[in-house]
Amino acid sequence: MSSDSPRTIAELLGDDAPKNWGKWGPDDEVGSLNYLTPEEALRGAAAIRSGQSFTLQVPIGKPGFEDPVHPTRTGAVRTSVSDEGFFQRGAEEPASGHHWADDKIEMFLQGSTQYDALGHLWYGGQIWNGYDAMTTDGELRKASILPIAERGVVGHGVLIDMARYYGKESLGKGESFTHLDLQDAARAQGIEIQPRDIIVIRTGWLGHYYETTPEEFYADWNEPGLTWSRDLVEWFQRMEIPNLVTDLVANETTWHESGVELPLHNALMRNLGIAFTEIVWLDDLAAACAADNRWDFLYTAAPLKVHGASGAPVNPIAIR
Ligand code: UVW
Repeated sequence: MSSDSPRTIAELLGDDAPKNWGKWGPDDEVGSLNYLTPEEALRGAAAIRSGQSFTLQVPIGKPGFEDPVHPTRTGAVRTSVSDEGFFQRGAEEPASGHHWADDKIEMFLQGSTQYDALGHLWYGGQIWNGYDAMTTDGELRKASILPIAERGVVGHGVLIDMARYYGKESLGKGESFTHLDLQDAARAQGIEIQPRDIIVIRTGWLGHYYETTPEEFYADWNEPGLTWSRDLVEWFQRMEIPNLVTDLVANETTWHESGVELPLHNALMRNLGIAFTEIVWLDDLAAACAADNRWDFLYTAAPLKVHGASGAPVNPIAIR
């Protein structure tokens, strides 16, 4: 990093950063998901050949593991509120004689496989579409997860397996790649990324989480993944990409070479309105795609409908 490298997100992205603000009107809250027209749902459906389906959420509360989360968050805690033990220990017997199990969960809404709301993150006092950042005060009154949840996401997904392309189980800490590498990897798989594709990137990083220790995984936090460049942002804008889905905790390599953290969150999500889906389990889908060398599918997802929230858990389904 040279001494004159930009140090803030605003300096890195520049005053003329590509934006889609206003493109879908002054009240828009779903951004580039507008590209997912009924034609895109049909294009996704046309990719179904065998009817095999894959659920892409990581389990919440997998025995023996903490849930994988961003280091600023903690994993979900599920607690039994009622069960047979509750009745055996003296809870009042209902007249009808039936017993039941109930439980509750305390979790970060972005503490599992999840969609970020477009208003999740910002700089310069404005969130997606130019809304004032004070609309996030207390709850997101603009660009919360709710409009994305109500709309749902259905389109043509393409899986680019960067780990396989580089011949690795998983990319390593801070190992970054560009949109050109992404296209090369797609071509090596025999496909071209098409306009309006939902881009699904496997790095192997989430599989690595379950193979290593939390101490090793979180030490010197620096995920692999796509890295910012002006060209990359212009390519995503030109290609009208609606949704970026990865098996990373935060969808991009953590540190840009300038020292700026997570610039693509702002460049793609805040500025272009591209939906981000994170902590997505792709290993089983990737194995099936590799087995018959077919890398596209119908991608469907709908995060939970939570008013005012900055994100929400989701269990996407890919059908191929
Ligand atoms: C952060 O806010 C750091 O990341 P995410 O997009 O994972 O929620």
